[in-house]
Amino acid sequence: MAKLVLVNSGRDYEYGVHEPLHLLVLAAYASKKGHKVAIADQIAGEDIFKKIKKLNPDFVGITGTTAVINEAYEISDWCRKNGFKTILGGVHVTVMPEEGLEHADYVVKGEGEEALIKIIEGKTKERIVTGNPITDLDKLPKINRDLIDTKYYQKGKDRNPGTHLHFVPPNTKLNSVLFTRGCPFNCIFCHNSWRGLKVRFHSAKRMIEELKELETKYGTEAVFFMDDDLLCHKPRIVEFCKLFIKEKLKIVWGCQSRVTMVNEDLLKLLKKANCKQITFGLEAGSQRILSMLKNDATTIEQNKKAVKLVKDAKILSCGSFMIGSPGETEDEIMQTKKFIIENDLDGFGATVTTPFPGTKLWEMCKKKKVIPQKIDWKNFNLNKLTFALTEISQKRMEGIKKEFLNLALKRNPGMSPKSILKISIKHPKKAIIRVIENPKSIITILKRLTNF
Ligand code: B12
Repeated sequence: MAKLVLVNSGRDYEYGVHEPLHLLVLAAYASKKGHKVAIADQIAGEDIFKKIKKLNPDFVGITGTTAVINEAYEISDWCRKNGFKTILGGVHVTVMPEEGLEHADYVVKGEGEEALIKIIEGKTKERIVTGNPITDLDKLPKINRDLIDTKYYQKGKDRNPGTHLHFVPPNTKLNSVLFTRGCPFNCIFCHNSWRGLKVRFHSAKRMIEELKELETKYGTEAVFFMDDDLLCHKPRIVEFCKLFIKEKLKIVWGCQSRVTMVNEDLLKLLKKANCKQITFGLEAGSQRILSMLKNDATTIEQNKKAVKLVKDAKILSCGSFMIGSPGETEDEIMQTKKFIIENDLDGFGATVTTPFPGTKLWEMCKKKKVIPQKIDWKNFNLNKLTFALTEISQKRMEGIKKEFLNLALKRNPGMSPKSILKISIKHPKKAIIRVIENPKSIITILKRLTNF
């Protein structure tokens, strides 16, 4: 039996809106194989160094997306200096294993369950271990949320009233869930464009079991499905909704999907099963840019139709957009703004187009020779231009980003200072507790007020 600590790396508290589900899955898998596993959560504010020293594990497994990989490397370097063996895993090192190996004893590429066990049980001599994709997700053991501070994550919306979770007010106990691996589509900016993995799902029955446990054991009032496209397999989602209604679950929920997946009948059923928000990857208001980003798969007309269908079903109709895509002009970016206003979106987010390593977009940039020699991964946070993809200057881009933020403040329910104030007046005790527990939420609100 090995002792293992899994680390969620990153110091940006704004990332703390959703729990590290990938580490919970890995922890459940390793525990079932007889290993002793703990999670140290830097994003939730834990002193991970103290925890690692105290638990004195045989291995420290560290996760990181590109945006937080510097922190992951720092942790791994520290561990090795202090005599702990480290394993790095996650999307970033899957694409950049050699870079990861400069900081760790082992690197896991791809899905980590089996590879992790091979390493901690000493069954491999390789330092870069490629994981096999799990074929039957229901065979994975159930996750144990007691390994993390579930209450901290339930307050994610309180700390960040401006998240994409528009369907609930602050003060709602909100958790996240994920029941799909992969996505049938091939958007050029997404990790699915290089993973090339078959889409796999947990069964509707398993989904209901997890939601029931959240409701009864953790008092969860709302969940967001982190699945890339929850609605992409119609029979499963129909079965899920029917079971949800039969079991009389109370949780309200939101999800992400693709515009071609919804129709009136399905939306009626989703509404009955407490669906309150659907967010589509709408990406752009210009057909030229949309076609480039989504490989010609969707049209502006389809986007408009889906947004309206969801609104008509009395479900919040939201969208995520990308600005500053390769060759995009300011005029094209303004078409995105126009789309948001004309179609009266109930909430939206607009991030700066970021070419993550490995994606088709990254390859495009490589061909165009726009990737600089020296890259700082921390800039890959979707907030700023990582390197010039358009003729628009960094300074102008910041101005445009601000314009979109102001628009979001006006449109996103629950995000405007007015609605935060309204909720605080309605629940004064809760508001005071929230500020005492999360003084940083005041900064977020003040930032919003001054931006108006
Ligand atoms: C949930 C989620 C979030 C949550 C929580 C993220 C977290 N790290 O805990 C929130 C909303 C906070 C978030 C934020 C961000 N996210 Co996010 N997110 C996701 C999402 C939808 C699901 C992640 C997940 O649980 N997947 C399921 C698990 C099973 O897969 P997995 O994460 O790949 O983990 C497996 C392997 O990678 C490996 N593994 C992972 N870690 C480790 C560690 C060890 C030791 C081992 C052995 C193996 C291993 O084993 C796991 C099990 O098989 C993915 C898309 C997706 N569907 O995967 C994007 C995704 C991970 N996010 C992405 C991005 C860009 C971000 C942000 C930068 C965006 C932003 N500015 O807000 C931030 C970064 C925050 C952070 N902490 O890193 C990108 C990452 C691209 C990249 N190259 O890094 C993804 C891939 C989506 C995309 N656009 O392609 N995200």
